Amino acid sequence: VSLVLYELRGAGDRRYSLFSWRTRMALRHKGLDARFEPVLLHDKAAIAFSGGKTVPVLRDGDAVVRDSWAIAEHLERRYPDCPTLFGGEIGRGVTHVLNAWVDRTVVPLAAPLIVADIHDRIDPAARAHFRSGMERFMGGPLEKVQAGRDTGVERCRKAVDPARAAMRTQAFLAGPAPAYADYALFSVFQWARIMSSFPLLAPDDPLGSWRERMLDLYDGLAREHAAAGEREGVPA
Ligand SMILES: N[C@@H](CCC(=O)N[C@@H](CS)C(=O)NCC(=O)O)C(=O)O
Repeated sequence: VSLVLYELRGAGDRRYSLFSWRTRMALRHKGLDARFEPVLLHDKAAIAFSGGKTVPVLRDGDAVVRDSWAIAEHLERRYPDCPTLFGGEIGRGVTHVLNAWVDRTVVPLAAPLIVADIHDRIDPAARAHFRSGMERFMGGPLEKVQAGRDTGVERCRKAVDPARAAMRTQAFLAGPAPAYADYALFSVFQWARIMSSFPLLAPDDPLGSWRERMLDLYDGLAREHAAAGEREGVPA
């Protein structure tokens, strides 16, 4: 395989990075095979060659691409004959906006709801690094930040209302079939699913059936990765 994706590995080999999930889904969408190389949050030696400190990093032959959005654009440009991620130039632009909406609005509302759960499910050796960085960023102890989640979750659920509204008339954010826009939002739910058993969506949320459809894609690619609560011997 000439494609290699470097992504985070948590405790019990959990592949939990939300940005990497966008790339994983995008690779399957394009029908491309890749090898997955685990990276630990506190030890970035494996990705030093990329010149950066964040995952995902994609190595594609001689090309090294860092940042999930740049990777999506790279895949679209490099493999124009494989199924399209964006549906053309207009779609690329609109998907870029949706990707930024997820990063700037949805992720900051979702992260405080599960941040202590994430801490408990990453590699034990990476926990101190995660805690110090995240506590600086969130402005307090992770457990305290997460303790406010019963009210915080309502704001998060409200923020995804644009996606919910679209579900009334279409099966996916990209329309009748899934594309990168769906992977961008789904990555947040997949991240939360792997690392926490806290329900981001209410049981009757119309987005729940979209999330199920996303879990079914590509022979259950995302579902194959166990949800936090499904695992044995770990706190759910
Ligand atoms: N904009 C970047 C964000 C990537 C990112 O923030 N990755 C996190 C993991 S989810 C990371 O590698 N953090 C390194 C660290 O915190 O030391 C992308 O889309 O790839």
